[in-house]
Amino acid sequence: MQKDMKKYTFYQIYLRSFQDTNGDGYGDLEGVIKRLPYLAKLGIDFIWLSPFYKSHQYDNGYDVDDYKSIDPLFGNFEIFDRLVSESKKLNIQIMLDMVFNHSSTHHKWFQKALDGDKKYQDYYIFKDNEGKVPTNWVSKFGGSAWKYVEKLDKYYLHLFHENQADLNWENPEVRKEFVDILKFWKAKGVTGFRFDVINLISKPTVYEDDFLGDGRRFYTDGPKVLEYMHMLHEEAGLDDCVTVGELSSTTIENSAKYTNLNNEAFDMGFNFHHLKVDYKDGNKWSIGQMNFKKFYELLNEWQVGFEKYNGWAAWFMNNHDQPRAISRFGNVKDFHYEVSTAIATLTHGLKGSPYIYQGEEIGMINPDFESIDMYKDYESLNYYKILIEEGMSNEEALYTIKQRSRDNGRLPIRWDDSENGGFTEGNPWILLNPEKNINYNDAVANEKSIFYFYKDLVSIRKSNMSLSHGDYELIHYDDNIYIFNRNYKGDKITILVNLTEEKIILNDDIKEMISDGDVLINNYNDFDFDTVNEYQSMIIKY
Ligand code: TEU
Ligand code: CA
Repeated sequence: MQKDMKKYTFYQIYLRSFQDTNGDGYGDLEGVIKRLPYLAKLGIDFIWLSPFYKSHQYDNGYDVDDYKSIDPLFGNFEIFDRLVSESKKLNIQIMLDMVFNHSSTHHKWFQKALDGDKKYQDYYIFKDNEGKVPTNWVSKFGGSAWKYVEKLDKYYLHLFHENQADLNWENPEVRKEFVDILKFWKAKGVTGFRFDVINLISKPTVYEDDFLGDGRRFYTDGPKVLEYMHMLHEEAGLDDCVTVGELSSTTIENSAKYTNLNNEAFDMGFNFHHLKVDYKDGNKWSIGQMNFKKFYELLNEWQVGFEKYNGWAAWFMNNHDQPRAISRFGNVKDFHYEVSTAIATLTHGLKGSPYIYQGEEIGMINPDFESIDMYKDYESLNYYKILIEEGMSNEEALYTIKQRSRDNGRLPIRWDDSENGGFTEGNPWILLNPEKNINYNDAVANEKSIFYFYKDLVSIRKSNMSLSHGDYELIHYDDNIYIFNRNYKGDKITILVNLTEEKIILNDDIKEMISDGDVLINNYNDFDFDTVNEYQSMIIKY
């Protein structure tokens, strides 16, 4: 683990939507170099870059054709080397996205498997055709998780898109390939790695139907996940890197086990339970009501659990797979600044490492797309069809996609208030949000903008060990507010957030507790230590 890991703030760049510099409508690596001064101004320490390797782009690059390559769509090794050296001058480190659970079916390994090469067939999960699909498991993108290959008379497993074939991690050759890939990128100056759905890599020995669910209970948090994570850490020499695992549908115990520093596996993990509170009956495609008491209860449960099991979380409210949190959780129409800054205060106040997803620091919101033709994400387009097949009207299905689509978080950044926001001189690969007033130039020009609140949050966290290293102590949560302390060697900091559109009068005990504190940051001009305004958030130091 890097010695300062707990002090770092991370910034996620969804490359294809960040900054285009050659007019093809896709963001590129040169565009990141161009915007480095902006990122340095924000004060972040790491940029996590989404996959830019050779890919046919069925899943926007998470279908990797060659792990040691750069797709010409995004640039080349000369540009990448310059990005590393320019970032280093600004004390910004580079974290890459390692998609190790599956490769593209265009990868040479899979192509050799299709040609009948037994060595490479054992790189994947092939099952002989015994007259039916091997199991009834459902792909995360809808449909069966198995694809039949006629010329082999076999099925192969794909938990995601059919062009993303799951790899067989039981095979030592596969494990060796990925150690080698990590060493390759480390040698190019990369000091951080995000591991895509890494807790799905340990598959069961017996493949059986799931009559209780979609099959995920058989392949999630498998028996060898920790062993494989530890092996990568040791054999690729990741101790001087920062590593974060994307942990799909995991548990507190497992997540803490993977990120317990004594296990020398990963430094931290992304968990998603807090971003499923508005799923009705846990179903992403069934729109439920947001329940902040449940939201706070979950966050508290994970904070207490990580203290107990000595794990370390990566905290985020947005990423390239999520709708914009402020559109999802608050009244952005009337309280755009307050909702954005309240959610940010919570994210940066929790015990763990904060991640800023591109655009959240200027308050980007979900688009109001009126037609399914405006969406690009395979998962969204496939589920639109599935929801209609299951009986929804076109309008209901579109409404559901509008709430849930991953494209909500994938719209290009507006750098200025021009037609294409200074994102591209060409035709953007996906429409920009028509909201021209939400752009970086206007944000940086306004000292009371969301941008400067984020900049202050990053700086406050860096200068207060209570926030970066302190423990977690719950004070109170209810339907509206959530209050917790962060304590470190006698220093105490209180985080107080109201994520609702109600004014809240604090009870006497809380007033008593906080009244002698100094307000370090507040998304309103003042605070009377009695009434908490709509979406008001504060960090108080004693
Ligand atoms: O995401 C996996 C993941 O958990 C989400 O994609 C989720 O499963 C999906 O939205 C269904 O609800 C990672 C990447 O972040 C994502 O972009 C990729 O599509 C996916 O893995 C496959 O590589
Ligand atoms: Ca480009």
